[in-house]
Amino acid sequence: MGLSSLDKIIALQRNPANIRNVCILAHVDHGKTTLADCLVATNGIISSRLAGKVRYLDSREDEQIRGITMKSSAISLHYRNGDQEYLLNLIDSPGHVDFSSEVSTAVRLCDGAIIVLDAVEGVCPQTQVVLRQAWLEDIRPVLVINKIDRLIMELKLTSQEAYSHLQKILEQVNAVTGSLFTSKVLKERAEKEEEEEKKKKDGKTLSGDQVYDCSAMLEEADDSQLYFSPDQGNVVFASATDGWGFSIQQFAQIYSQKMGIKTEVLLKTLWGDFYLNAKAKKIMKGAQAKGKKPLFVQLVLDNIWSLYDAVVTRRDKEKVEKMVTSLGVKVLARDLRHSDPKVLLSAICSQWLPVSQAVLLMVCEKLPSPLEIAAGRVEKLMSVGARRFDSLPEQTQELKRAFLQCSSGEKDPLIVFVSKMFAVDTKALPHNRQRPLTQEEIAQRRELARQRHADSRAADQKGPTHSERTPQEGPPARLDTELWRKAGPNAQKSQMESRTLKDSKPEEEEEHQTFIAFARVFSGVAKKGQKVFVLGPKYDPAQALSMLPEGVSASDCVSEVPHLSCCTMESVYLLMGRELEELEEVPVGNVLGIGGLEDSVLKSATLSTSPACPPFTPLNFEATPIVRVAIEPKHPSEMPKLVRGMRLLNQADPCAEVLIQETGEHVLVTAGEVHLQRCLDDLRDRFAKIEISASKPIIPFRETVIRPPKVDMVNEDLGKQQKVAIIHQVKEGRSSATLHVDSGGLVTLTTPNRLATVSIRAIPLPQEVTSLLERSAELIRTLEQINMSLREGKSLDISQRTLEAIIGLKTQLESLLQGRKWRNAVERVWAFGPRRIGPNILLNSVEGYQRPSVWQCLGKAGAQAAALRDLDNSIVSGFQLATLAGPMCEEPLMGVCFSVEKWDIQSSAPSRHKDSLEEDSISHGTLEDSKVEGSSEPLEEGETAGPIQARRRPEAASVDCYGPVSGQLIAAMKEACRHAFQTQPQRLMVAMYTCEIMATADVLGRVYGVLGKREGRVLHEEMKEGTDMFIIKAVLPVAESFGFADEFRKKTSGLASPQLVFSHWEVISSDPYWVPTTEEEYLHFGEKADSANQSLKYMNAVRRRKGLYVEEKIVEHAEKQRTLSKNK
Ligand SMILES: Nc1nc2c(ncn2[C@@H]2O[C@H](COP(=O)(O)OP(=O)(O)OP(=O)(O)O)[C@@H](O)[C@H]2O)c(=O)[nH]1
Ligand SMILES: [Mg+2]
Repeated sequence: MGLSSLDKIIALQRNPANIRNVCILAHVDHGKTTLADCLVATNGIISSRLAGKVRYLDSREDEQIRGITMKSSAISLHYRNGDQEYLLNLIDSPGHVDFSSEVSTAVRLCDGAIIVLDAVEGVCPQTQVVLRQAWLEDIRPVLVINKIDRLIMELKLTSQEAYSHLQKILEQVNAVTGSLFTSKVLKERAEKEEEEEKKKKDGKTLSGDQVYDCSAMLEEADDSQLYFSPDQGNVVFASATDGWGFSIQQFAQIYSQKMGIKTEVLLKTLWGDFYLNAKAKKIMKGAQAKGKKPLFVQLVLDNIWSLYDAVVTRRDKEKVEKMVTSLGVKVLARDLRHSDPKVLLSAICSQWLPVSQAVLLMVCEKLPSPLEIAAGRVEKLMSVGARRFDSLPEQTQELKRAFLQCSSGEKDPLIVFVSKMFAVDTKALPHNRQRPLTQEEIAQRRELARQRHADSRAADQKGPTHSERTPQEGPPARLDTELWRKAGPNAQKSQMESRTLKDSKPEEEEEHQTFIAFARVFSGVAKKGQKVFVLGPKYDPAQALSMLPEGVSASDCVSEVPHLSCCTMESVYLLMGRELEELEEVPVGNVLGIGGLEDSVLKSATLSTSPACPPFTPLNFEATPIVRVAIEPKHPSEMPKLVRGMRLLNQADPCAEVLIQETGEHVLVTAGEVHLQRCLDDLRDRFAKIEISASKPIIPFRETVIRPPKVDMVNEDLGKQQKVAIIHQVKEGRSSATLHVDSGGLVTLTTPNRLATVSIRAIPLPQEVTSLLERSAELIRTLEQINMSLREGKSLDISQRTLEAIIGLKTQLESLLQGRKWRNAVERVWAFGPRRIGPNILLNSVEGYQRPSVWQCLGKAGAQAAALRDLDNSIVSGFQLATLAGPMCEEPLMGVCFSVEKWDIQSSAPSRHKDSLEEDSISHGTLEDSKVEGSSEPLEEGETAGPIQARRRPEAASVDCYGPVSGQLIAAMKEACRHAFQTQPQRLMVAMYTCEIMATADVLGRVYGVLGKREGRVLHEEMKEGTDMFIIKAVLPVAESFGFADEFRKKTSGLASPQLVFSHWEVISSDPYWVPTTEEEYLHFGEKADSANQSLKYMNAVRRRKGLYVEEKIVEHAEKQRTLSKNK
């Protein structure tokens, strides 16, 4: 990067009014990186002839090979519009669904977004996702409809048809925005009502006629800025590969001069149902009704269509020359002669209607600067979880002013948000890069070389020496330092520093990668070498302010405050795509890179110089990591390298998760196949630098029970057989002195010391309840946190919205759990599990035990009065363990309700503890922690009992030899749940992907073929208007999805690959424990009965992987087997 442009950018960074932080968002392959190329070319970073071909921001090799972007990367550009100069911090994001977490990291740092749409494909699933993400972060979007050339060259539409096509696309996008807007207005309305309600309660009077009408609210709300419309100036039509693009403004200016019509009039009429009345020389309304060409077609599209026709289709030289002169552009002779007409086309277009100008102008005029950050967004960023902004400490609330004013004074606190950490080659860092030598240095070097040459000649004459240097070795150290001394004190210092750095650390693998934080300054100035606080996600400013002395700074040691640490920003960088430029400081409102945080920040963080700053709300991630693989090094001795590599990978990727399973396997969890591939490549080539082998993807399953089915495997009525099945499932040998199973499925288990007995029944939850619980996992987590605080006696200021949401969840559950079986069930919910938030319910049906339910925070009278019984927590823990790993193949349970019908503890039990409350909270904390670390639950549970056992032992040991009662009760509860589960018809659940596939009619058959083979199901199919494309929406099991995209591409010769998104869990209808009982069934399925049993296959595969016992029949009578298979 040239020094002059660097200086310019540094100067521009100080003027927030002229900064635009913008990201480019779109569905995969809609042309984001190509468009970014065009913008980058305006700064001379790449040649404009190559713009659109190099894809400069796709700096990874695999990005170039695969042709898709895999990470978001930023570049700072300078743009001059008249006398105004702007700084554009542009972030290109990936469109592939596997990398949607990268989009979240980009959106957080921006104030505006360029949404790119493919003119042929229109609004695609990922377009909706990114629009929603932009909306959730409160950033303003503008639209670029790209690839218009495809309408001309591929679809061969006429200009009139193209106009209606474009209109439809705009309608589609606006429909998405509209629905987002409506939901927001409705939410705001609800909040307003709530506030009024509260005021009413507080006794403040209200004016009588305050009735909120939803439609009136919608009308009142200002949506003028909201929709995309060319006459608003927030839409650009473009073809990024051909280098052209325009907004209506440009054509309005051209024609106002030509036709003498006012620009404002043209701006309003160029898009829409207007036409030019040639006789009256007037613009009139009603083009469609009168069958006239709309202005947009006549004045805009027709020109472009005829240019394509002359240059590309007919290659009419004369006409081209005429056009070139009338447009007033200059074309090189070699472009005119070029065999590829596209070269000539882009040469003309990029001068006539340069896409970069249109887009940059729109961005600068329509997108907000950092100064215009909305107060609502600031409050949202600053209020984590259930907290209300106005419940934050006063000092914290004052920070809002710093945000809004973008203050960068000496006294203003620094606030920086790091949205991800990315790894760069240490060699590529600016201070390690070779800088170009100045003239003076070159002369100096020449002189040194000459001297050295003379020396060696002199030595030669004296006799042969053994210390001769080859030219590559460079000058001897003495001369080297001399040179540096002459080059100036700073250079010498940095040289020394880099030396000591190199000397102190041995050359290790790790050193090849340095982590840089991808961040933005929201207030103050980020200076190189500055010390800052790193605020963890659970950091509480109120608590910290009460603990810390006033005026504390990050350079003081503050180790005692929880979730707060200090670090030094060793360097700050300007992000320039593939390169970094080191800076001294970066003022407010800019996107930047920060070095030296790798030990303090894992993936994202909030940095501040003020302890009053709260941590920002976590990023909204859309993708759920679901594909797991176990990884091991090729050579076992390289395990430490692998572990270190995986740690680095975890830090470098916002979405990947790395964990060590109970079995000791190192597991990598990724969002999808492409993401997995990238992670493995990174691990192999960058982070671990060893040969690794990855297992086949470990597919997650869930275990559940269902209501007794009516038909069996061969679709025959079950009738009485069902009882037989149950008896089969409760295998012999299970009943013992302590276990009793009745015919209704009630399991009664006594602890080994015979002091406690529990009776449990497993009941399948209705499917709607299961999915409701799944969806509400976050809310249940909040509920649990609130309950925990209540139990600890703390009071929490819960926002009204959270309370409403909890009440909403409860009411929904009540309406779904109807019938005699579920009478009063919601009030009796004891816990959710596994991990206290899962989709299984523990129900309290113990007679005479009134314990507070999970809804106690709603403060229903009566519930508060009841106290917990001793060892209440052991029951919950046993339930958590049972739901974490089921009896089928040790996978988590889902959709099962365990009802505790009896729970007796004999009075001689030595555990009359008054501290059950305390016990409860301790164990809870451990559960929470263990979830974060992703390590084994059972182990943690065992440890939990530790301190409590220790206290109990003296009295307990004398009474029984089985150990503490709480431990026994946990084990008994777990076992009882497992047995109760087994008395019901058990089923496996598989994770399902949805995918949307676009296919032309001729490959439709093959699409169905591939889907069918992989157990996919087509949900619906429709034809895309105006094209011959079909859109097929299908679901398929994750277990069958590997290689799907590849097979698909092969079979349909290069169709856009389908994107798989996790959608839901589905029960497999076949019973894994089914065995043939009649002659016909035996003939039909064979003795093993595994030929058609999908769930048995899945179950055995999981059991085998986990090293569990697999009941298999190896070939016993070879003869017979052969006959059977022949008959089939
Ligand atoms: N015909 C045509 N093709 C284009 C245009 N713009 C981009 N493309 C092509 O579309 C393909 C995808 O372009 P990219 O810029 O990589 O798309 P992207 O949106 O960055 O893709 P991801 O980052 O993977 O989501 C490339 O083959 C481009 O050449 C255009 O205006 N017209
Ligand atoms: Mg891209």
